[in-house]
Amino acid sequence: MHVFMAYVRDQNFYRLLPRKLHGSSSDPERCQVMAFPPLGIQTLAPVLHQQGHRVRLFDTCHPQMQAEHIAQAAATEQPEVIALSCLSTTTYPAVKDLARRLKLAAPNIPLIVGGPFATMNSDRILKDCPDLDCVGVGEGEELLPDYLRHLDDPGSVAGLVWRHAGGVVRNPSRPLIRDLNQFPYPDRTSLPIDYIESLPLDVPAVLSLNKFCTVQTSRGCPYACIYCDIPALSQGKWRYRSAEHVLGEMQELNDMGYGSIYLTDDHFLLNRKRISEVCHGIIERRLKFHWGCEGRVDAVAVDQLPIMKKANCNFLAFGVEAGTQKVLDRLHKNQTLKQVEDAVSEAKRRGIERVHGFFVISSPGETKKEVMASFRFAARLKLDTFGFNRLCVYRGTPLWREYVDRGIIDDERDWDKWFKCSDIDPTALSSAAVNQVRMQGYAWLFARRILRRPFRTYKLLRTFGRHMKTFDILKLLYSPFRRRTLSRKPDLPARMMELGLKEPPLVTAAIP
Ligand code: B12
Ligand code: SF4
Repeated sequence: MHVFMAYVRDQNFYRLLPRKLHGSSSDPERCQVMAFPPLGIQTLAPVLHQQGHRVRLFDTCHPQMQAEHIAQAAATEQPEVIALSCLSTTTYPAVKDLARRLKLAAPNIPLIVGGPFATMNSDRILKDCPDLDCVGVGEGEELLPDYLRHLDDPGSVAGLVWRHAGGVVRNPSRPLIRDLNQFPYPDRTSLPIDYIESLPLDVPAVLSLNKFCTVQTSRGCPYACIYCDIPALSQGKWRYRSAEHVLGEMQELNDMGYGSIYLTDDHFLLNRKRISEVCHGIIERRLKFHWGCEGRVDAVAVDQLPIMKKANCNFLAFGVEAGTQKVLDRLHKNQTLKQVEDAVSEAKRRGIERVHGFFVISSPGETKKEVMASFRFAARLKLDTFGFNRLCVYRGTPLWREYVDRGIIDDERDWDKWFKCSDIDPTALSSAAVNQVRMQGYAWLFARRILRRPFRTYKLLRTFGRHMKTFDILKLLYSPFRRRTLSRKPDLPARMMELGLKEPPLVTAAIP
């Protein structure tokens, strides 16, 4: 069967590499993009190949793979099925637009959509978007081939949500895949795109021009932070590929010349034995790439940092989230400030080159003083880089459920939206207050950094300076002090719109 697979991008999370930084690639069809590769479709394509299907991949970050181009290709090539991949709420409008164009160009080709957002919202998507024929819920490795085998009997495909007799039918769900070692390695050669290791910011922040890709060595996370969709997506389970299987893929990437790898695991640092095996394997095989990952600060794997460093791990990101125990507890983060301090110090002591801290601000109940405490905490930590984003709420998370219960979000009408807590929650700081305190916090944090760790700061700026103009570095440093212009803005909940509110009322109760 001939199958199209398209990954639909959020425009805020990729940039074409500026011309002046281009390598010697002579192929005019190839483009260089500052972004993470579309690992979902790269993972599924070889599984379909293995079963005899012919697959064409599209990634909408490529200037010649925009919705109109994909629709044109569908009309010309008439694939038997088109599969769309929808990672987050923020890409759903673009998925609908693509589906519309595809149906107009090639009305008889079945359109299936999958990915985390589609998984969390399957029935609603089908009710909302008449151009999509079905949704594949959860992992696609077994579901998609099964669907292709049973195009004329969709009722037999576990995990499929589809249209029948004017309604939407939800088939029995498909269990999580038990053996993640059984599949071929992702296809990283079919797309005519070089992905560049970078920070997804509005200033082009290139980290290296090494050949870059992502790898997923495990799936899921057993924790239950209130703002996170992973526990729902992974049913609270953590599953992993064996060290041997991971090392096989890493060897292949090394032989293909990849110099930089990012592990997109939800929590890579969970199992110390496995980390040790992977790292020893990298060292024994003399694999040359450097790599990065993210995880929790829990002490459990912190003792693996020396071997990680030896195995060329040069980037480690921790979900720090807040500098007060009160907010950490409100977010059900299940970690202490002491654990954060220990993990960050240990990572630096063991020589991890860049340790990053993810922080969120304007959590429910958080005061200005507590936001400033987060900035102060960040200054105390030995972090190299940090990011302070406003807490947002997505459907499928415990926080979404809480807002529905508190009458702030209307699940029926708001399901396809995402919100900044500061825009909707009366117990969170208002947008204006967040902007003000964030600027103060950044100014304070930058000043402290430059005064207290001038050499480290200089070294970091030099890393950026390898591929960025001084003007761009200055712009990057200035960026926290101006409001970032996103091409998509969160909506307001239907209820607030009805009441004509732009900001939540300043009361401790919910919106009436
Ligand atoms: C890496 C990552 C990123 C990367 C981008 C990745 C990329 N390629 O562009 C970065 C850092 C840029 C990022 C940004 C954001 N992310 Co993000 N990200 C992830 C993360 C951690 C891993 C994704 C991944 O690599 N998975 C590995 C591949 C193999 O899995 P997959 O794509 O899901 O594909 C599998 C299945 O979904 C399925 N499948 C996929 N496509 C299809 C298609 C069909 C037809 C079928 C049947 C099946 C199918 O089969 C695949 C194999 O099993 C996920 C968490 C997660 N575990 O999903 C969050 C996650 C997807 N991100 C999330 C969010 C919110 C965002 C942001 C909106 C955050 C922000 N700051 O604004 C942005 C915007 C994202 C975007 N659309 O570009 C949320 C989404 C929640 C939601 N309801 O929207 C998640 C779930 C994290 C969370 N904690 O809740 N993200
Ligand atoms: S935020 Fe991290 S630790 Fe918390 S549930 Fe999500 S993946 Fe797990």
